[in-house]
Amino acid sequence: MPFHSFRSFRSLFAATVLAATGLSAWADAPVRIDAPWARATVAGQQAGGAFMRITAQEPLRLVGVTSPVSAHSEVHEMKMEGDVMRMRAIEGLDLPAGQTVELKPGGYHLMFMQLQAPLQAGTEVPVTLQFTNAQGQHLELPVQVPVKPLGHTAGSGHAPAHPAHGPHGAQH
Ligand SMILES: [Cu+2]
Repeated sequence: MPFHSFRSFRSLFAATVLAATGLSAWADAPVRIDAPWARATVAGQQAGGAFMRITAQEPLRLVGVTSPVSAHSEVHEMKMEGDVMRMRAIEGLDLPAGQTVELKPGGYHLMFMQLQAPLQAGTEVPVTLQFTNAQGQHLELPVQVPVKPLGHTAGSGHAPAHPAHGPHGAQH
């Protein structure tokens, strides 16, 4: 194995270990997650949304999300197109250094597609966020996301009442 390959593997490993302690060691961690929450879903609902504030210490890009609660998860953007609120999957979300990016209802969010079971208030969803840094290295950060009741809006004061949804017709 060429030396540089070994080195980048070691970097990846170090970054992963660092990320795992992110919440308690902000001085050393490349990214901090605040106030994560997911919205409870009802039986038969195919998809669910999760929200949080992300503050990267160095320029990072959120490129993916995985969770055992769904077969497939995506990073979504929601915005007005004309007078209709729509959402779509995005390839990545840039996180400038030191700047808090908020994932919230009506904006960017994580989307669990094809839920295995309803998300129940009072439980937690294990989520792994996937980032890349400026050097193209991958970084994974596990986050426990508490599930809040349907009416919860994380103090944002509002949520779109009945936005038009994408093909999977989820309620955010
Ligand atoms: Cu969505």
